[in-house]
Amino acid sequence: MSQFANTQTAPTAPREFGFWLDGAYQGGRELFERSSPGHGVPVTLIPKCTVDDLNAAVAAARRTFEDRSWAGISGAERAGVLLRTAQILRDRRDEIAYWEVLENGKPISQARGEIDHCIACFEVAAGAARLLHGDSFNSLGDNLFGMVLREPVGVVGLITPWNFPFLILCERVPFILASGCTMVVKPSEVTSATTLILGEILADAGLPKGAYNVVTGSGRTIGQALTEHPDVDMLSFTGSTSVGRSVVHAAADTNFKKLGLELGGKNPIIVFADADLEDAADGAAFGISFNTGQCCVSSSRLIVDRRVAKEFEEILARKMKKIVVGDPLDESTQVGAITTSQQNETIMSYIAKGNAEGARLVTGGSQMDLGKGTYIEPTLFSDVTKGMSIATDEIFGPVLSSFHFDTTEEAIHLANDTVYGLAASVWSKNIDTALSVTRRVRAGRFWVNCIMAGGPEMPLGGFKQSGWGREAGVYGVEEYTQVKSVHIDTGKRSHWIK
Ligand code: TXE
Repeated sequence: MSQFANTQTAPTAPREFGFWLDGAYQGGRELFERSSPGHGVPVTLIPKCTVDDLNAAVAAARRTFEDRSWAGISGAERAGVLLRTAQILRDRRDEIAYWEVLENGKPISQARGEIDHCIACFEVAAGAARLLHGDSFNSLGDNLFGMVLREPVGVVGLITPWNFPFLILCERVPFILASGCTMVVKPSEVTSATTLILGEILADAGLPKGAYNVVTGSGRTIGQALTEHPDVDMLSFTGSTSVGRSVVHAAADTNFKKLGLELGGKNPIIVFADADLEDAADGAAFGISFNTGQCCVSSSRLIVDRRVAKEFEEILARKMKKIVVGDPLDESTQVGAITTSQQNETIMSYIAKGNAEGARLVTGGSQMDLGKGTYIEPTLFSDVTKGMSIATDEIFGPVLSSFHFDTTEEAIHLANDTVYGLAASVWSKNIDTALSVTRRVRAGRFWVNCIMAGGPEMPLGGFKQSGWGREAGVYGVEEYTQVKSVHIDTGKRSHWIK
């Protein structure tokens, strides 16, 4: 059993990391300290990389891409590396979960579950690496044969956020590698540890040096420089809509790099009167409280049939009060700490706005004092109306806003009344209702009588201002390729010059 399996306390001294360049840790940089949001003690020391470090990482990724040691090997060989990575992740699961909890504040049981999902990502990507293929056209006449090749885009920049540091990383890295690309990753400054540890694991699994590099530091300097880098062919960004917009500008102002963007959400959960209300309430409580609501697919807008609204909100409030919020290293904890003090302030300011703008607080609404760390009660507001801040803005916390509807048309209209389109959930026992709502609500991920279900076979991504492109599954591998049309003349040329 791993030494981390039964660890129940934060470390007595922070662990120092280097950044990951060309297959090894590099030290010697100024360090910044990260404290555990659940315990308030320093847990990691992370390098402040410079733009020169970033340039070295891009150069390493470029060299490895061009020398064909990764792009030029067979899909089967790439799959071998991805499957060995999955095995090492299995062996180091408890250790990775431990560092994830310390930097992010999520519950240990949830973190372990996420690592299991990450293992599955590597396994699915291994299969996709072997099956990736192009197309052919036998319809161009006897003298012309057409082939469509899929080629890796090249060097990918990957910028990730702090809410699911390892999960979001693993929903991208194996699929990027499966396509034959190499990469430079810039994790969030507050949650860099597990992204660095993945470097060790990939190296042990046999990934060529330079295929995976990690530069750590601030988004405004290193992140911005990565988005502007002229030798990066594609950039995958997951984070706020405002930084997403600056990423688009940076790409336009430099080399028109291809972009993948996963941005914010204000996701509806629509509950009809004929739903199993106990199931739907459990789903709604989970959908807003999972990962303390710091989740791009959190179901943050409850849209409930007026005929059952009062009853449903009562069931939901009862369930929300029973959620176990506490020390993320405690096995029984269901909801942990808010990841940063800045995010804590943002959430509390939205709760204050909800009260001030006239919404009715049904449950929660307070900061919790557990003696250490930053915790907020799962919160439900009812009587929320269009125009209130809690109706429109992504709060990124455990704050659910409830709206009531009278007709299916109104439910669909409310669900679509947002600039976002990341995810949605509908609860009804009537197949006609569930399917017609699913087809008309504009969102990249949909759950019918369930919430946040799925596996890495399924594509992820958003409609509208929630982003561009898709990650994971075969779709995720294809995203990191570009197609080349090849035309082959199989006969005698019909001459132009007579
Ligand atoms: O995100 P940022 P923040 C939303 C959520 C949250 C808000 C702010 O609403 O409250 O964003 O979170 C890097 N060029 N989401 O401030 O700043 C940064 O270092 C390039 C939703 O943490 O967007 C980090 O690695 N990169 C989201 C990453 O971008 C830059 C998840 C995300 O940070 C940069 C997280 C720049 N100029 C927040 N500035 C989701 N969709 O899940 C920062 N970064």
